[in-house]
Amino acid sequence: MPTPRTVLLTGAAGGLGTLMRELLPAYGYTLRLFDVRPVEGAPEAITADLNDKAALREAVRGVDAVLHLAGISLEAPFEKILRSNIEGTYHLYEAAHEAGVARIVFASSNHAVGYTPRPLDTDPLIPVDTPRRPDTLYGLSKAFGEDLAQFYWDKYGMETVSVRIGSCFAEPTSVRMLSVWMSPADGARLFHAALSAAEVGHTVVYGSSANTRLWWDLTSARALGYAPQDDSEPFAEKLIAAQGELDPDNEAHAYLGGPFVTDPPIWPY
Ligand code: NAI
Ligand code: 15L
Repeated sequence: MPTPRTVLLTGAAGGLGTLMRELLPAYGYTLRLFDVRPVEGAPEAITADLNDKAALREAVRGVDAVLHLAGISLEAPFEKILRSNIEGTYHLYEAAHEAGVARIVFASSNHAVGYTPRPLDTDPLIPVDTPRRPDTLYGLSKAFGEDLAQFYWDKYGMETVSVRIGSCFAEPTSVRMLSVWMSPADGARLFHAALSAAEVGHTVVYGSSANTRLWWDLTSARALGYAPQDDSEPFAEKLIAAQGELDPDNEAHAYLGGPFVTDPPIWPY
């Protein structure tokens, strides 16, 4: 697919949306911003809910692709997850399909497979086709999003790259994040690859940097042209000194999803 020029960025007021607003224009994208909250410093942004079908129809008109980040990003009551992540994502796909948008890049999450035991020492990396094992209602909604993406590809030929993001923040803040961290710069590299690679159908990738302590396999992401440049290792000594090594006998340390597997999830993670 030719590199898309105009991309609808949903969730533009959020943490990741703010980072991508700063980083993606350098790749040549013009971003159209969408969020239920006003986007600071961007009065032109569309302020609307994903369940506002008329606003969505307007938002997708003429865009080459969508980077879909909007949604509830942590565990929450089912009604909230249902409205934003399940119904909202469905309405976005419907609007994009009706408008003939070629591709969506969907912010899935490691929590779609969060109950997968994390690899220990010499275990192989977790493949992208590992069975889905959501660790929260939130993770379950991301599994729904991946299935929705597959359905729109099979039925209508609309493409998606589902990115199972690890933890995309300026710096890793926990020992678990040493394994799952994606630097913002690598996030932009991966989203750019997902937006511009040829013929992706529905591709699922993990989203993280080239971490020394990586838990999952980045092969499908690299196949899109993603070449991560960062590694969390420089943060390791300080984080391990403060928090200790992960303990395989501790439930909150034993799975990919970390403390999301506990009931209720333990914050911070
Ligand atoms: P965030 O919570 O900071 O931002 C989400 C944005 O979506 C917010 O600005 C919110 O107002 C908007 N939103 C929520 N419901 C909406 C609705 N119904 N209609 C319109 N806008 C709505 O989350 P963050 O960290 O920026 O994450 C962005 C996306 O990436 C989320 O979908 C999250 O699940 C996913 N993700 C993020 C990770 C990370 O490390 N930041 C890790 C894995 C997945
Ligand atoms: C996610 O899916 C969340 O949206 C993000 O806030 C982090 O908690 C991340 O996963 C994580 O696993 O650290």
